[in-house]
Formats: sequence, structure tokens, C-alpha cells
Amino acid sequence: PVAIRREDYRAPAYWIDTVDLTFDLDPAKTRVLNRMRLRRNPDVAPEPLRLDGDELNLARVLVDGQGASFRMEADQLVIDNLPDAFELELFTTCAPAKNTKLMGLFVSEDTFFTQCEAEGFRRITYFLDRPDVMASYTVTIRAAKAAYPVLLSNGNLVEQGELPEGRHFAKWVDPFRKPSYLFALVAGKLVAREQRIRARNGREHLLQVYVRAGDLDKTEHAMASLVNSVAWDEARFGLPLDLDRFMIVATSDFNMGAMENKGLNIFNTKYVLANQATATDADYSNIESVVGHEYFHNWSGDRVTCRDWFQLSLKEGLTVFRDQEFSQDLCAEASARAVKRIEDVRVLRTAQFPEDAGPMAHPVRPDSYIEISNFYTVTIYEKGAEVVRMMQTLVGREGFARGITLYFERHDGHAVTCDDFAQAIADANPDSELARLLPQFKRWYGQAGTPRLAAHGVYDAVQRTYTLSFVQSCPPTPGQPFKEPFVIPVNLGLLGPDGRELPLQLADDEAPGAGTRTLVLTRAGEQFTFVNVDAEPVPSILRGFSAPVILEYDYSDAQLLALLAHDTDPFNRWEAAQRLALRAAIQAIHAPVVGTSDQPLDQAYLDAMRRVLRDPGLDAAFKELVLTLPSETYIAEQLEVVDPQRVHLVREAMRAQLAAGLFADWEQAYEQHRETGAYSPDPRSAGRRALAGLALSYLCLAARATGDAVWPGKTLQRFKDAGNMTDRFNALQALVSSGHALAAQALARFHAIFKNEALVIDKWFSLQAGAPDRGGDILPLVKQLMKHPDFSLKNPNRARSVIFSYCNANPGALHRPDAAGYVFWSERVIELDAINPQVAARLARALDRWSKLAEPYRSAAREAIMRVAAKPELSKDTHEVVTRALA
Ligand code: B3K
Ligand code: ZN
Repeated sequence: PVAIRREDYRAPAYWIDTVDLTFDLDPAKTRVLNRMRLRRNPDVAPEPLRLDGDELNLARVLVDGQGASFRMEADQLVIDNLPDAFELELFTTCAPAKNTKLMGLFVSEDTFFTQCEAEGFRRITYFLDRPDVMASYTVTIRAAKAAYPVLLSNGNLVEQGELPEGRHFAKWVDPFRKPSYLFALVAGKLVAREQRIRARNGREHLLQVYVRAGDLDKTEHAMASLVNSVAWDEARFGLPLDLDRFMIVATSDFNMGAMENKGLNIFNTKYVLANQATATDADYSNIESVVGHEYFHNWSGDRVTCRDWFQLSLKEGLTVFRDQEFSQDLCAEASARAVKRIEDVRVLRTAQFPEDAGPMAHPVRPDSYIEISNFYTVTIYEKGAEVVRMMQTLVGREGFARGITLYFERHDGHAVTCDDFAQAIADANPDSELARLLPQFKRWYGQAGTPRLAAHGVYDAVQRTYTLSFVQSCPPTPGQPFKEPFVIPVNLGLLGPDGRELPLQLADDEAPGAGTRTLVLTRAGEQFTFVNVDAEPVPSILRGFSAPVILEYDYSDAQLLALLAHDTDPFNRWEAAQRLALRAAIQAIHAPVVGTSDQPLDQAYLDAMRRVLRDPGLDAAFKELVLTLPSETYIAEQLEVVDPQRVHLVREAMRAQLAAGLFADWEQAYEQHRETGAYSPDPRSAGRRALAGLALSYLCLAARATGDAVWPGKTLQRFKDAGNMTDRFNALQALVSSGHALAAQALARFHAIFKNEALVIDKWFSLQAGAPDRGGDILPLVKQLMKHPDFSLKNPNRARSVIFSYCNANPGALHRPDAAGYVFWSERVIELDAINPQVAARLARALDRWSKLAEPYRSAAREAIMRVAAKPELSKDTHEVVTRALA
């Protein structure tokens, strides 16, 4: 496999103006007639036309109606001696029923779906399958009417009718030009929830959510989220819906979450279907985010798209930022917004920071790839969103909205670059720090790795000054041994000895400013001196996590406790508790021996947690976040050398301590929060359920240690009586994760109740495969689960629910001294690779951080990766991941 490099970008030699597709759908053999108008790109030296194709059978090639000579070069169809403008007609067939890769045209539960991003369109017809080639599409779909009553594609339905032999057709015209990756087709037995809305600007739209017949009662929340999305984009950014009809369709076989095809978004059922009996609060909140995300792509992605795939974060980073802001703006209370921010940062730090420190590290705008599907990463998405967020911090919320307006004015209808985006935001704010620092700021796009920011504060009681110094550095990443300093916006506050916020006045300020202030760091080292500071302050640095960096500050425990108790910034309050827990964990991990009876947490920490739990002024959702320990993955990231079993034991010991030490407080928290009234997924009631759920899991854990049967019994009762999936699942989880004997009974009952609800059965599998390991019991269980009649390797959701829950989300169970976890992993990667390379390559990344492992894990993990790498005929996807891991 060859690497594609960003610096090799060249404009296409031909443009495609119109595409007229006719599909004769048949699961075994679908016929595709493709009539296109092409013309030579006058800005490029003449060359043959090279069209991409993949697993197609080519039957006919006509140029201007005449048979033309062509040749095949690898997967490309090459035609020489073409006129400057011409019509090209191609006739191909493909086999959707055999398409287990789920890229291109495939069949899921007797319904046809497409997935074209990034390079799936070439599996439907030969094409210039690159995002800078934008064309107008007309699509005619023909199929058997009884089996495929609903026929959908992008844009507007202009004609439909009957055909001989029980077949029918529908013709769709997309009024917008688009790249091929946004093409979509759906055909099958589906029903729709419909809603008509009138936008702020007066235009009427039809919104539709298509699902299988039995699922209509689970579409209310997705529809509400879509209605909210349309209103929000118009209100916040002045971006209206540009189509008469906007459709969402759900499928249960999908490689990822959802896809923003113009006017016809295709979703994994996981991000559409919800009712209170089957979906948890987390599901509701994910649906809101993903529906928003795909809808927001209608502008940031579809109206303005990427010039090439290296610019992927242009649309993904921006759209994640937009969906994060959307969810925050939907929160009625400021505290709920803060909770959302903490959750987003937690994802960034547990998933993106390790990526940035591992073999797959790449810049937000990568320089090369072998398989682009491997670069739909947390770096492109979540770190990309942080880069956009920093721009907003540097130009202000109003200024950012102006920048967005300018961006769409300038680039509407075009395929552009990350540079174009940053330039528009800066140009709309010529006096901003962003405009002043733009070239340096753009290092965030080009340099990989998570910067470290070491801060140090010195108080001078005589001068009444407080000096904060910062030193930034960024570790080497593959291909990038040295880094230049980044522009780092640091939101800062200072707390006085009484915990009150101090006014902030730098030496050359005329008057003190209040509250938070943004310091903009640009050099490897710099200092800020605050004047008129009456007593030694506690610095609250990086409020709201204003930059994606690792902040190092040598806080004393007392200072962290002060921040936890008093900071006005909820993010840093939470962060203080995380730091305290992390510190305790690391100390215990470094102790000479680690045992189950360890007590890593000190009394001060437990007391502080008790105060948080009992504080009537704090939200339940926030308490739940504070009382949740850093994950094993996050703890491991802080260590040079990782013994995963030690990390697991220490964290389990900490959990046991929190359970026993705060027993009475958990009882009280549970009683106080267990009733949330009629089910509503709003943040406040979801927060109450989350805290009650956490309390229950600690109560069951404590019971396990003491042999008490009361709380497990109550938990089982709760499980049986629960009026919604969140409470039910939390109770089940409490029993399973405490390893209580009642868990088996509850699991069996859960399966019986929900045996016909695929998404709930996914939860059932995932909970078991992800449960805390006790003496190596999880791997045998996982193998057993794979033999369950409900298990299937071909369905990505199901494969993920068992295999990924074990390999990617259960480090204590995967990293076994006998290496059996790694052997299992390598076998599954190889097995999945033959079915679905994209899913396999995601799984392949589970051992990314192998080189940090202590022996014997390190060598055993490496050997497992080598076994995968040695397999002949590996997909490009998996090949790239394992080769990078071993490099
Ligand atoms: N743009 C799609 C992701 C496509 C992934 C292709 N392997 C979903 C999204 O980010 O909205
Ligand atoms: Zn996206």
C-alpha cells in the first residue's frame, strides 16, 4: 500500500458537471447506469481521464454515445484522447448483498443503504471520487415495489410511478452540487415520522425520520432534536435549512454513528431510536448531539466541503464544535452547560490525548495517510473542535459568529481548506489576537502531540505581586521530532485565602479587571506579574479547559482542596478533585507492593468528597462527575511505564474505599435522588438519575465487602420496578460490577424482557464484556458470549458490544499476564478484517499504547501485533494501523 501525501495535492484534470444515475436494485446484482457530462479542467495540463472503481463489474463504456477504448490500471478505469467536453456513459453492476464492508451500496435487513464517505462511491460506479469534484445529481431508482416500497435519494422527488412486473421507480433531483461522498440512496420497507416546520425566515420544510415499522414509537426524540437543530443553527449562526425536505433514515448495520448525505442523513439506529423503556439518558443525549452534528454538516460540510481528505477537520472539527455548543445552548442552566463541557473534556483526555502520544499520532490536518478511513479520529474530531473553540476564545463569541458568516459568504458551494477557514475567522476580526497571531496559531493544524504547559507561581508579599511563569513544550510524534511553540489561550482566575475571586491586574493595566482573564501564550517561556495582590493566591489556571494541553502545576493538596471548595469555575472545581484522585492513584501505583487491601485515598480526600456529596448548592450531575474516579486509561496515561493490573487493582481499591468510607452518604444520596418524577431526559433529572445510579453501585460494592445483602436486594428490586431504562440499567450495572450473585438473575431477566430490542441486547453484551475483571473471569465470559445465538460478527454494533467492550474498554481484563487477552484480540482483528476492514482497523488500535506497558505485557502485546501484521492479504486499513504500531 502506498501513502498519499498532502503536499502532492493537484486539482483534478477533469470536472464533472452533471451525473445522471439509474439504479435497478437487486440484492444479488444491482445494475447502475451512469451518464455524466465531463469537461477538461483548463487549469491543468492535459492527461487521460482516470476514474476510481472498487469491486465493480464493468459492462459498457460510451463516450458521446460511441463505444470507446479504455484500459484498467489497478482499480482505475483510464480513457485517453478525450475531447474537451463530452458525455460519458458507464454501465456497471455490483453485489450489495455480499457487501460486508458496508461501504458503497449494501443491504441491511432487506433494505438498501449507501455509505460513500470517504471513498465508497467508487464501489457504486466509476468516478472521480474526490471531494473537490462537485456535480449536480439526478437519480432514478427502480425496484420491486412490494419489497422496496420506499425509494429515497438526495434532494427533491420529481417523479414516481409504476413499471411492469411489479416494479416501480422514483426520480430525485438534488438542487445543490455536491461531491460524491455525499451521495445517498435508501430503498426498502420503511415508515416515517413527519413534521412540518416553518423556519424563522418563513420557509416551510418537511422533516422526516424513517425507521422500520415497529420503531416509530422511538423516533420522537430524534425528531425533536432535529427541530431544535434547525432552529439553533438559524438563531446562533444565521444558517437556515436550504431544502424543502430533510430526511433521516436509521439502519442497524453501520460502521459509524451517522452520515451527513445532503438532505438524506443515514444513521446508525443507536443514534435515532429511543424511548424511556429502551434508551438511557446517555442515549438521549447522544442522539441529540449526533442528530445536531449531522444536521449542522448541512452547512459545515455540505454547502462548504473539503478540498481533499487532509482537510477533514475543516468540516469535522468545526461540526463537533457546533454540536457541542448546540447541546450547551439547549441547557437551561449554567451548571448543566459546565457539566457538558466536563464530559467533552473527559472524552478528549481519555481518548485523544493517548492517540496524540501513541503511534497513530497525527496533526489535526494530517500530512499523509494510507487509508483515509483510519483518520476519522478523535484528533480530527475532538482536538479539531478544541482548535475551533480556541479561535472563538481569541475573537469572542460575537466575533466568531461574524467569522462564520464570512466563511460561508466566501466559500459557499466550494471545496476548501483549513487555512481558508482560519483566514475567514481572522479576517472578520482584524483587531483580534487571532488575526495578529494567525500563522503561529495555525501550528495547531500542523503539529501533532499534546503540548505540556508547566506553570509556576511566586508570591511576593512585600511588593504585593504574584508572578505566574509558564513553560510550554511538546513531545516528538511520528515524523515530527521538534515542535515550535503554540498559541495557548489560558483562562485564568486567582482565588484569595478566603476562597473569593481576586481582581486581576497586570503591571501595565490601568485598572483591575474582574473574574477570569485570558492570557495568550506564544513563547516557549513567559511570565505574567499581577499587582496589588494582598495575599498569596491559589491560581485557577486553564478555566473551562481553554486549550487542549496538559497543565502541570505543583499544587499542594490544600490548594486543590481550596479550588474544589471555592473555585467559581466548575471545570476547575472538578479538575481539582480529579488531580487529588490521580495523585493518590499514582502514589499507590508506585508503592512497593500493591494489594486489594490498599487504602490509596486519604481522609482529607474522603472528607472533601463527603462535602461535595452533601452540598445542597451543587447539581447532582456535577456531583456524579466529581465522585467518579479518573478512568484506568487516564491514570495509565500519566505513567511512564504501565502495569495495567496494578492500575486496575489500585483503582478498584479506591472505589472500595469510596464505597465503604462514604457509605452513609451514599445511602442518603440514593434516597434523595432516586425519585425523578415522570421520565424526562433533561439534564437536571438525568443528573439525579446519574447520581442515584452511582450511589447504588457504591452501595453494592460496599455490600460485597461486608457480605451485607440488603443493598443488593434493594438494587434487584429497583431493577425490576424501574420505570425507565436509565434506572433499570444502572441497577443492573451495580449488581454486575460489584460481582454480586444476584447479577446472574437480573441479567437473565433483562435479556428475556428485551430479546427483541437489538440496541438493548447490545447493552446486555457490552455490560458483561466490560465488567471489572476478578481473577481473569472476563475473557472466558467474552468467548462464551460470542457463542450466544444473538451474537454476530457481521453486525458492527454487536461486534463492538462484545469485542470492543472487552478489548478497548476493559484494560483490567484485557491485559492478562498469560497474554490470552492479546491472543484473543489478534484473532478477532484478523477475523473481522476479512469481513469489514474499517471495523477491524478500529479494533486493531486497542493495543496502540503497547510500548508503554511493563513486562511481560509489553513483549506479549508486541508479539500479538506482529502476528496480525504478518497475516497476508491484510486490508490497507488494518495494515496501516499495525505497521504504525510497530514502527
Ligand atoms: N462524516 C461522517 C463520517 C464518515 C466516516 C467514514 N469512514 C460522520 C460524521 O462525522 O458526521
Ligand atoms: Zn461529522
